[in-house]
Amino acid sequence: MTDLSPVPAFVAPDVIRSRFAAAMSRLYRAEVPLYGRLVDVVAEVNAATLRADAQALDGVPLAQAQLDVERHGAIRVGTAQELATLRRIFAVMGLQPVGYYDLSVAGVPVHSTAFRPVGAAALQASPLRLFTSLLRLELIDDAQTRALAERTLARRRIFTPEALALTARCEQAGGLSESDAEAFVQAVLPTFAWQRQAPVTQDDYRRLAAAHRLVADVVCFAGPHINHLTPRTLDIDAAQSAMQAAGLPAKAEIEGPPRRRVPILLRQTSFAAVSEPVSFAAGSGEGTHTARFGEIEQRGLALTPAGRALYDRLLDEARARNAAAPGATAEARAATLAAVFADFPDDLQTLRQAGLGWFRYGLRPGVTAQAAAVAAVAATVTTAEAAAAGCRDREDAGTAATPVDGGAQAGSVPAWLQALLAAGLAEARPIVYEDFLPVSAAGIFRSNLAGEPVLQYDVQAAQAAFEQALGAPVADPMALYAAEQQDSLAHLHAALQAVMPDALRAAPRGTHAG
Ligand code: OOG
Ligand code: NI
Repeated sequence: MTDLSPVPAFVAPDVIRSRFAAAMSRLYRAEVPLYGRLVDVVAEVNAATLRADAQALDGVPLAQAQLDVERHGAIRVGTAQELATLRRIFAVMGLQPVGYYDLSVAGVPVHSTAFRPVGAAALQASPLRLFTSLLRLELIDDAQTRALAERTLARRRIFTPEALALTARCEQAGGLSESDAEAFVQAVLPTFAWQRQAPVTQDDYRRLAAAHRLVADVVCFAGPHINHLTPRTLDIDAAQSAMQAAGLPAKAEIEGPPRRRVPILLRQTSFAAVSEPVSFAAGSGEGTHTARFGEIEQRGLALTPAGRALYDRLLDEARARNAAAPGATAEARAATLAAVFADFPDDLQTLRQAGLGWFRYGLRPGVTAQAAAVAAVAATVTTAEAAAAGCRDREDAGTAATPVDGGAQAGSVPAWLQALLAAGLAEARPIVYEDFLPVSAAGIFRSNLAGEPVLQYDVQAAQAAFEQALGAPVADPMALYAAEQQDSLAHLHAALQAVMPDALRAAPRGTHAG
């Protein structure tokens, strides 16, 4: 009104995201009641796990454990324009594209990124991320079917005018006011809702589904309905049994690594997609479409490139062994997986020293920077001889297990930190994997594509084309984990230097890869 009116306060993107996540959760429970039952089953298992094991949260307070909010969901879009607009909309709620996933290697004609919060604070504020796939029309062989898909996609508008207007306002002003943020969440939600009225005839649906069920799922609807949401479970094996006991159509096997003392990466399971009614265009009939499911996940240590290479190799080996025994029960297959993974170290110290996982370093609670600095200085002096022998930056130099080349690098820490860890003054806490394993967990895709042939695409990963469609590069997940570990080291070093500026002048060493 007057030019003295205060600048409106903006709502933090993390807050907008947490409201969006809550709205999305309500929407999906209403649309897929079986998902609501899954959420209830998981909540019971989580409560029972916590009753039986007070350490199940690794010391994280329950209020911060995010057991009652979803960690991810997934959507699929059809055009570059849709993907690029999603990027802008998701940016309003603090989601950034991280990682490139080429799913054509799993026989699925899409490639993807994960829009996710970056950084511990943002993940803590609201962990929801959206795995987002773009259909690769060029992988549809038949020219007429491809043209049908293109025409159909070109006609649709998946965003509400209000969502577009509020996104543009946020970009211009640098944020959204309270009332705009509220309106934004309401305006964005319909894009992800199920829309029974299909814009295509039943014949066209059949033609597109014949190219690939996923093609029909993307092309034949008025919008990119959310296809699953995924809460966190503290014990995925117990949750899987509870799903089966509750009569949910759970998958037979948990995807990802086997059960271990130290969880790594991501384990997931889901229930089979439900059939939902569809009304086809021009009175061409009623039908059903089966795409939407419920999933649960348990996350563990983020692996370095060396750790991931070992993981991929062992998973391949377990798959090959299981493929050679086609009649094996789910239990037998799980036992094979566990046996093969015996080669993957399963204690934190070995994982760290062998450079297989990423860690955040800090002082143990109660340890002062002063006490740590004194110990660090003493250690730096006493390791001078070792340094002269050329192994100053290596923990357990010469003896550390290095199952995969390059492993030792990510696990190497400077001598002063090595001494603090050995003395119990500093600690290394595992960094949790915050990304996805859709290709190594292709079973989730497959379980919802029963009867679909596994297509062999003769294509290269097309990250550059994906980023062009997105209108931005995707962040490299490994670089994010490496930076988090590196930042923790730099922070710790700075804290020690602040209390003993003369003794610890040098920059932290041995931190190139970790
Ligand atoms: C996405 C599948 C990827 C996961 O958990 O790996 C995913 C999709 O089915 O569209 O959500
Ligand atoms: Ni998922």
